[in-house]
Amino acid sequence: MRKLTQLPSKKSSNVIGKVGVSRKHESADKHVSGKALYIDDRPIMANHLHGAIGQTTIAHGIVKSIDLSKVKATPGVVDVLVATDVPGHLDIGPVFKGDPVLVLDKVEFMGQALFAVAATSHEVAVKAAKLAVVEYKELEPVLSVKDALAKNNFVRPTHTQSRGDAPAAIDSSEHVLEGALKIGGQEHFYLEGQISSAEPTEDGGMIIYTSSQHPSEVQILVAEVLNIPFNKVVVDMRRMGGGFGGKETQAAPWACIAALLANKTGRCVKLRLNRVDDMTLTGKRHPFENDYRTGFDSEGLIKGIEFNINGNCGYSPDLSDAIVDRAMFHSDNAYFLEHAHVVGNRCKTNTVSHTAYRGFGGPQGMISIEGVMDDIARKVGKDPLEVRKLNLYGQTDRNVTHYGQTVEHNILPMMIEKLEVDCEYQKRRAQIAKFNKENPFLKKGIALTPVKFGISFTVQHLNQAGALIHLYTDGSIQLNHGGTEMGQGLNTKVAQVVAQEFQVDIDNIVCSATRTDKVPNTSPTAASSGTDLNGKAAQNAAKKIRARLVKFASEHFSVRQDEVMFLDNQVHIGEEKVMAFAELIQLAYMNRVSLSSTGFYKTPKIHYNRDKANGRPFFYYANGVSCSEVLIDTLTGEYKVERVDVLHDVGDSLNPAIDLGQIEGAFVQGMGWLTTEELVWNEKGRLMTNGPATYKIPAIADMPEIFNVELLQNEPNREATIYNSKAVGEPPFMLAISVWSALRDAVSSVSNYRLSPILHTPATPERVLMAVQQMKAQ
Ligand code: MTE
Ligand code: QUE
Ligand code: MOS
Repeated sequence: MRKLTQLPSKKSSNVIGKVGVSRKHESADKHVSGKALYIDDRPIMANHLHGAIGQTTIAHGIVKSIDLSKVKATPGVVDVLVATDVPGHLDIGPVFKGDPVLVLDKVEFMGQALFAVAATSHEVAVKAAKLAVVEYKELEPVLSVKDALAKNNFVRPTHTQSRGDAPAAIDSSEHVLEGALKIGGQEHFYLEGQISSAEPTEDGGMIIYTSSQHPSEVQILVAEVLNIPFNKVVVDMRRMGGGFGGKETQAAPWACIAALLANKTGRCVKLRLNRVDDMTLTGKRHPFENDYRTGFDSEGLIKGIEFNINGNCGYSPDLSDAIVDRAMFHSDNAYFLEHAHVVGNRCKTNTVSHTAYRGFGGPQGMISIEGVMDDIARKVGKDPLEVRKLNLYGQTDRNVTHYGQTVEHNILPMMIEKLEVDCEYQKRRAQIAKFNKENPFLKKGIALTPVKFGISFTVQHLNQAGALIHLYTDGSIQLNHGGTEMGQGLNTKVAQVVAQEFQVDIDNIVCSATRTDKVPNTSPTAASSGTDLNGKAAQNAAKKIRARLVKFASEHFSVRQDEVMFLDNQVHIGEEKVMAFAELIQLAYMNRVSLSSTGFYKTPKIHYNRDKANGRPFFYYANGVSCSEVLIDTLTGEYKVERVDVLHDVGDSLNPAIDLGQIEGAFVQGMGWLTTEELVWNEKGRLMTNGPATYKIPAIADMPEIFNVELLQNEPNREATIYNSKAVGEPPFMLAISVWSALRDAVSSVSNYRLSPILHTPATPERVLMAVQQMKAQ
């Protein structure tokens, strides 16, 4: 093993005050008391209508005829909308074409929106939407990655990232291994389903209330389907009841259909998908089927590796190009791959179009290389942790990724050593070995896995944000920024930043709804970048106002500018004078000082040439390590996650309470993905797991019995992010890979750790049992 050096830890740069301290979520009280308003809680206009979607009943084919007479004749139905009624664009593909807002003739998945109904109640609309009589010419659906690959059925061209000569390096290695892994998708299961409400305004405009992570995109697409300029559409988004990536592009169709119905009827229209329809009609995490071939030495050091990363994209491109790219960017995870050849296929199947989900392809890339680490360890007869350590990126050499980005300030080796000691890995490994010798049926497993996750949108132009701050004459502050609140605490963190700038209490700040007429041309709140981008933009706006206030006070009171200080809701001016913050604002107003400002931020340093697959796509990396211990029953395949220890790097935390919540939540969501959450489509392409009875998300009883989560201390982000913090939303999701690896460890014990079991995900009890059988058979 190479020697790992403890890095010198720079003293934390955190300012004591409004940032860096735990504050409860801005809406916490309202969340738990039911007073937080969601779109479905908004007051209804007197003549408000309710929309519902008429769905296709085949997965692939051509519509020959539609008879809507029974739909229209249903009492309470006011209007029906079909593709030919759309005044503007029919295609609402967010990046690339391919998503018709309503089917014109070609059906590409079961459930796809064929028409829409507006009625006087939600119930009537939903019932009526089922009464259409449709004739189809059915075509054979493509439903698997294997089938799509065989037919060269892709939504986007194949892309490759490559360095060195992987085939030669593999062929000249002491050992060569091959393997394949099927990785399941995941339903977002946000508590609040997809919903939009459209209100016609004068001059043919529209105001849209939508549960969306991407209000600016909803604005554009609504304008395009209505064939009106963007400035006639306003999109308003106060909060989502969870998004997790599922409301990045997938909110737009329902907003567009609500707007089309509102435009056609001249009335307000609300469109809410019930749970079954939401699960049937909206994209999920991409299932992947990845395979690899690697060569390594007898210590387990990788010499060369080839990966085929095959994403099941569903019927259209959506965000799949960027998602499969991110899977490829993370096929190294924390390991130096000197000779690597990574091929990414975007497979087209006749299912719903898969989309962003926490990690955005990263988890599917990362789990593959973690599986390789386990496989290599079994082959060379080492503890997988030793093989992981051996292959880690170095500090000054072996520190450039296969896409050319240097891994700077690599703290992962140090974090692994710290967690290994803190959670007593070696002692427990020995205890587990003993336990497994003594128990014929119950087996334990343990795994410690790292996460290195690249922060930034890999599409450069998205790495920008805007903000708008108003100060009113009572000293209260209204804050608006381009990000959206989905429970992650973004508004709280951005408010903390502004409170820090003015040194006022956070209660003095109201974070208003995200609106396209306040901050324009925003990026989706995604890629974990919400606070990084919008925090900086809001800080920029606050600094501008503050500079004006300082200049004014210095002139007004004849003091130097550096004698004006904001502290504890007060302003100190020179040695003698102290006034309340509100008093200074009132005075500034009377002296005609502008008390409002926009702010802007763009991420520095990033560049990437996709044709060469080389550059620095990420501003920095967020790191984490987790150790999971599981207990399996080899007779039934049932298991328990007995203990989890996490050490996670958020730089200097802006709000430790919120960050811990994000880490715990992400871990459990990741565990659900890898253990119990199974999506099943039947041979006709019908989603069979379309409700909580058939699709199992983690519940309180599934929580690890021991769950220790620690924030890494005294490691500020070395890049100049907002108060040297790091993004936290997605990276800890991938910490759950240690649960899967621990399950494989427990199963492998049946072969006395000679064999590495095939364990596709989700690793349900059935799959664990099959893996045990496979060990016994060999
Ligand atoms: N946390 C909650 N409570 N609800 C969510 O929907 N979405 C996750 C993560 N944490 C989510 C969440 C995803 S997918 C992302 S990209 C980030 O939050 C987005 O927010 P941020 O960039 O402000 O962290
Ligand atoms: C991570 C992400 C996103 C991403 C790239 C990432 C994301 C997203 C897009 C995207 C790509 C191209 C577009 C566009 C958006 O890229 O969420 O509008 O034209 O939407 O690395 O989370
Ligand atoms: Mo998160 S998947 O980037 O919305």
